[in-house]
Amino acid sequence: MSVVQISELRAHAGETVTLRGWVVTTRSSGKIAFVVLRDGSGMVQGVLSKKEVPEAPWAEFGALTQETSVALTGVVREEPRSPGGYEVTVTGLEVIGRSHEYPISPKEHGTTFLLEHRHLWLRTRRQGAIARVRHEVEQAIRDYFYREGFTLVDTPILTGAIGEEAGNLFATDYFDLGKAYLAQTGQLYVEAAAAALGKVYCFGPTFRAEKSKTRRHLTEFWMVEPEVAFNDSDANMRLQESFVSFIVARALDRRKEELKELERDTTPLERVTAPFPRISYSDAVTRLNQLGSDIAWGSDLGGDDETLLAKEYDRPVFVYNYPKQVKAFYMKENPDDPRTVLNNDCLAPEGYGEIIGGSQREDDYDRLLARINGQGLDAEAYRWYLDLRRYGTFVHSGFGLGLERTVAWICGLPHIREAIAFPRQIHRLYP
Ligand code: NSS
Repeated sequence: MSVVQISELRAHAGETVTLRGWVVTTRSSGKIAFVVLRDGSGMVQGVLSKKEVPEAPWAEFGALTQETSVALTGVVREEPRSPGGYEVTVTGLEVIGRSHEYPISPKEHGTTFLLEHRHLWLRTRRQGAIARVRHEVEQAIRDYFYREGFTLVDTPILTGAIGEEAGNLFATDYFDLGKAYLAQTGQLYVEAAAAALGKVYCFGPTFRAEKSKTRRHLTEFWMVEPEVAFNDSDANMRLQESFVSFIVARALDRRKEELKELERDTTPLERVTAPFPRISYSDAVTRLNQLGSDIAWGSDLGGDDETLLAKEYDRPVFVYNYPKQVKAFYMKENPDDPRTVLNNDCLAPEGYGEIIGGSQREDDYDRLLARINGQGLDAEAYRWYLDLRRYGTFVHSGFGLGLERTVAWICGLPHIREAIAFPRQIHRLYP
């Protein structure tokens, strides 16, 4: 007798098979009983007829509770009325592990309760659908860069140089060498790798001690960061729109079932094709003021500003050339307006806000050193980074796309915390 997965039942119609999984629900009319089983690959209904099954499985059925793990043996039957198209007429039922008073019942639970039980919450259909969309997005990211000839370079998580800003660092003691920081970004390292390999990317967890409790912030999140030698800021935006369109199209193509499960209206996602509209930061401020925001030239766009501006467009929008004073030290000064830098954010529609931050990098040794010193950073820790400007400096650009923000947007989630299996937030380290 073969042990199969629920997703493979189609190939076993008429055969006797064994399935292993967890009980979702049971119901019984006294003579006929039903058990819905979930095994990660799908769900199927098992049917037991008191008349036809031996006594042991019938008795076992009576004791089944939600999330009991079982091995269920039976004959696979085509059943057009059931969701997967198949049913199993049960001939044997073996309990593997009992489940007493499973905390998550079919009734509604509050978010705090669910987050406290995240390890179990993952078993629901909705969370399964989100996990599979995330998986697809990660695979799409890797496939895109592989196809485009990028080399993957894994960058360190323990670092000696601050990657973004000192304000939200996690630091730890590092033997006799003082402080090590958990990487806020792999960018500085992929810049070095770009001079070796041309087109590179890193993709891994990044850390920020964000004091903000918003629906867009985690303290640990995954970021993919391509870096391309000889790309300027304009080419950088073209790469971003091609990349984002690819990911969204892939999710729409291969995760229809999951997006349906999430009740995601996919019409706005279908519009996500290159080119994306572009607006300069200065024009954005003017437009935002017309729309009622009190933002003044020189300050960063807040979450509400991003939402307001993105509403003006039917697909993601690039806002480019921000004021130097609100952006990181490594961004290249704009030769046409030195108050600004050659950077861009990419804002997702439907209130999801910034999913990408990118820029052309400062490639001039003296200017970069001045920015490092100007921000009170320890120039000694950046000696290697400055070397890239001493030995064959080059125009180069890159960006970082936040995986959880992207998944939250594609899935239409109200909060970023559902876009990762075990979210890390200012008030959450459990489970
Ligand atoms: O700070 S970024 O805007 N840019 C960088 O880190 C650059 N070093 C990237 C690069 O050019 N290689 O962050 C990039 C993206 C941002 O647009 C968000 O999508 C995401 O990373 N991000 C976050 N996601 C979740 N939680 C937090 N706290 C967070 N911070 C940034």
